[in-house]
Amino acid sequence: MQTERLRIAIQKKGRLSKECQDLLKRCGVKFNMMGERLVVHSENMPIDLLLVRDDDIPGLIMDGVVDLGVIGENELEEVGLERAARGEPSEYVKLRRLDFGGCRLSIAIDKDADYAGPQDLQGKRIATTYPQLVKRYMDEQGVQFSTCMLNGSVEVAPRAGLADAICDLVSTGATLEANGLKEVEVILRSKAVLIQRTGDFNQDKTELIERLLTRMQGVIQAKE
Ligand code: PRT
Ligand code: ZN
Repeated sequence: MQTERLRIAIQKKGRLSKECQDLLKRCGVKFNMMGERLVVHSENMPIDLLLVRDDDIPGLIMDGVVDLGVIGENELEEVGLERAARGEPSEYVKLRRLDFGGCRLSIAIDKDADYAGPQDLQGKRIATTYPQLVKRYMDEQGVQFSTCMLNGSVEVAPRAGLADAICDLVSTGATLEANGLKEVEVILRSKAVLIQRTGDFNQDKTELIERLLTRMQGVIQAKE
């Protein structure tokens, strides 16, 4: 269902939402975030913002429900792998990497444990919210493991006796330290990215996307 207005999915609430809204505003998109609305119409451009959980953004793009989205590469790649494994559409176009949302997806173990390399994870149970990315990495390393899927509190899993190691997002490292863990492998370096659905776009939308990208380039360069 092609809409006249360009639909952009962004995170409603969380680590990406403020910077995402700021970026759009600096690109000249005027809108008023009010209340608990799912869709916010721009006042000066044919753009609708869809405010959702970040987990939903890759699927909305891959199913062609929205035109553009801003999402962390960690989430984008995890959902892409998961959908591909289920035989669902997992295509998208990466328009540009953004200058926020930086973090790394890392494996961490007890800070006092010995560690010489990935083979030390052989047969271990790894708690994570990113089972596909962990599997891709461990398969590349040729190391057998099992998972403990958790959508939160991943960092307490080893202490709680649920897992031997974790694989979670890290930015400062404070969370790992507070939980007596040390980072031993970085399996992905991630930033927020602007993505586009595949398929055709009418002339007006194509021009609007080009205009947004040009402005974004200017906004990001000005900050550097
Ligand atoms: O509600 P919704 O589903 O939309 O949000 P969410 O809770 O799933 O995501 P949110 O808002 O926490 O994160 C959104 C995105 O921000 C992530 O997918 C990453 O791309 C990016 N990002 C950047 C991070 C971090 N840095 C980060 N540090 N996401 C999470 N963390 C967490 C991490 O999971 C750990 O618990 O922060 C803790 C570690 O931080 P340090 O500084 O102690 O190392
Ligand atoms: Zn989420």
